[in-house]
Amino acid sequence: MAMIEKVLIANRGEVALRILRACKELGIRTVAVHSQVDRDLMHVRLADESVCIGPNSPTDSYLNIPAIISAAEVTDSVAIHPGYGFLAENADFAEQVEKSGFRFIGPSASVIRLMGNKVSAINAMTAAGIPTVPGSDGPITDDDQKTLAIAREIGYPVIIKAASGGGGRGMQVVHTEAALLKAIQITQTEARNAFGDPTVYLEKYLENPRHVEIQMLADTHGNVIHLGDRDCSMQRRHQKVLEEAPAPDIDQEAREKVYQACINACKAIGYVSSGTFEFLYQDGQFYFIEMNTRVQVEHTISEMITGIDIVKEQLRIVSGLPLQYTQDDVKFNGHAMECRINAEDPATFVPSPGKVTHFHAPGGNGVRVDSHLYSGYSVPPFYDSLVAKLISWGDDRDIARRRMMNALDELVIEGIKTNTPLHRRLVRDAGFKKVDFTIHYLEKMLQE
Ligand code: MV4
Repeated sequence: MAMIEKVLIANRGEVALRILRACKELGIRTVAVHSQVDRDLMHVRLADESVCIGPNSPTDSYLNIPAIISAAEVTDSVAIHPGYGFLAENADFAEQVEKSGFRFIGPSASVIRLMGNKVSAINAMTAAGIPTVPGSDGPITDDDQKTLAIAREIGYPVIIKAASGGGGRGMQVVHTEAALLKAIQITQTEARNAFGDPTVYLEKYLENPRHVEIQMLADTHGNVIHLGDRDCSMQRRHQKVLEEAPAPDIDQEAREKVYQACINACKAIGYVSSGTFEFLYQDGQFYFIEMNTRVQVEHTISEMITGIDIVKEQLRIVSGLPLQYTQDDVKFNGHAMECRINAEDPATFVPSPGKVTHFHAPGGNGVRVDSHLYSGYSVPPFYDSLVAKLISWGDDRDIARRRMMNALDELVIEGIKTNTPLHRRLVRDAGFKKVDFTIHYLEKMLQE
């Protein structure tokens, strides 16, 4: 079996460049697709070929399935890498890619669909032995007495979630029985409007959890490994701001049990490629909430503590090659952090597109910068505001944190506003230093 010859990168910005670099290392030819405004992107310049797939609106370009598949046809591409965001978790896209004779770099369309519906995802995970949050174990029905009985059994507060939601969309917390039925009705209506699916389910609402997720890799030969965990609790409005690996202060016994459960679950559902199990972690226990079927923004910190290039493994996997590592080969080394640098006002979080008049990347031992920025590049207003990922590594958490402080102080991005001042504050914050935080920490800190 041989490595595939040509990959079309169906994304833009930082992740497109990340994928391009992995392809070039492996001698794979690259096709960049881009919107009109994106012709000056770094990865478009570096790709072997490029195709303009449409106007600037994401709907007309990076979400335009026929245009992307046509670009794969005219360039004789073998596989399509969706990156993250855009079409990465769109099962219909994965299906159309395969039906058009190309390989989708990710799991099968049916697995994406299984995990896209949160009720079927939870059912599959429970069956595979993954710990989940106590809940309705299925959709809420129109039998109100039964619904009230389920909630009473779970105990208040409960959270109502849309089956087709995820990532924080379509949720509501309910504190009393008196408010439950009305809240369910509202969430169902919102879910129908937002996702075309009114299905909702119930879970016990965990009030002070951390967000801990587990990085998986699986090949087409049935080999599955985990690359450890990450803490992604530092978030604002469901947008992660700073992540670290490994998740600090985790009960080692619970951790090893959940790793094995994740491996079993991947085997049970026939998972292939890179994937992440998302858990809430509270009082020493893991509770599954969702699975992400893509490579994530924060995959880099797992790379830093394992030395494994996750995107390169994805490219090997889609070529039909086996994983280069068994679980015993995976050695965890040190600690890594990632700061997401966004083009936004640090006080108001309003996007701040425009021309980067001057860019200087930090460096030094244990510092990695993944960014498509260069001096003179204009950040367009049409897309996600992520412009750079600052990644630090050290023998332990405090060295990684100090290296991040230095990197943030060295970073220069002029011409646009960025959230760098927020990061400079966060890495010096006493609660962050002590690992005394939950998913609500950053929002509370910003309120003060
Ligand atoms: C929860 C929860 C508490 N209890 N489920 C938000 C995003 C989606 N992935 C699930 N989310 C939550 N589900 C139960 N049973 C709290 C959240 C939550 C959250 C989770 C992870 C990271 C940030 C969060 C911010 C607010 C709420």
